[in-house]
Amino acid sequence: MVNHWTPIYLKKNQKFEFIDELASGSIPALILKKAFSLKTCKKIIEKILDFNYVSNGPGIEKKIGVSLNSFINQKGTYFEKTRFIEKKLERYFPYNEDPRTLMQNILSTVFSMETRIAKENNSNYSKGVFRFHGTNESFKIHRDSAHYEAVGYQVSKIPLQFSAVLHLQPAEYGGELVIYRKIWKHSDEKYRTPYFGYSEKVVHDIESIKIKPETGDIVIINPIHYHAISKIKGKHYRISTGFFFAPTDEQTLTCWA
Ligand SMILES: O=C(O)CCC(=O)C(=O)O
Repeated sequence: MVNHWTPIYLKKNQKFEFIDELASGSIPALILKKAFSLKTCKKIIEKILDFNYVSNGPGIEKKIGVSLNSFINQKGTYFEKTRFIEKKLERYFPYNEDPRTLMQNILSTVFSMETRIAKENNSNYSKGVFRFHGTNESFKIHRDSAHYEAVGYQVSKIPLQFSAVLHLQPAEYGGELVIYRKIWKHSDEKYRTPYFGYSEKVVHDIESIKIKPETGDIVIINPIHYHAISKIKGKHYRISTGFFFAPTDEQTLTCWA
């Protein structure tokens, strides 16, 4: 029998028994369809495009918000920059308008668990990153694992991690999320490329699926699977926001970026 590897689609208020299928890789993704309305996404984009504190990071030319990946060996700087940016973002998005907070609330409902931001020595981790992928950009094959990469941070003690991405504006063409049916293993490090990501060889002959994001969808994956974003084409940015999360006890999902 062919074992089809396809996402599970849910409505945003639908409950989902936590996440064995994603953890084991028996499904590639969980997609919460239309979790945000078109109108809300448009409002968020207008605000975030007006935000002055833009940076770049591994594999991406334009982003807002702090991600651990950029500060693997600079823990003090990571928390300092997070404090600075999150304060600015709070002014833009009063508490119940920050899409990252709203996403946390949705995850809380779907998985019937509390969500909270990871903390270390009284400092909050980053709540999430807004990403802008411009035309002709792609996002190389990579995998995310704080457990392996972020040694020295408390979140590296969590063995499992999921990624939640809200699609605020899809690319006009392209910009699909490609997920490979392969989990990173240590011996793959020989395929690692300088600065960011892995050579195509790491997924040679590996089954994959493509997810074409639609505005308002939240796509949840287990990012230890290799994944990439195909080339963005057309007039506007592909804009998304997201963070990582993981169960840290029976009732709690801890979030960070
Ligand atoms: O924006 C997406 O579809 C996925 C982003 C991604 O590659 C990641 O979060 O690691």
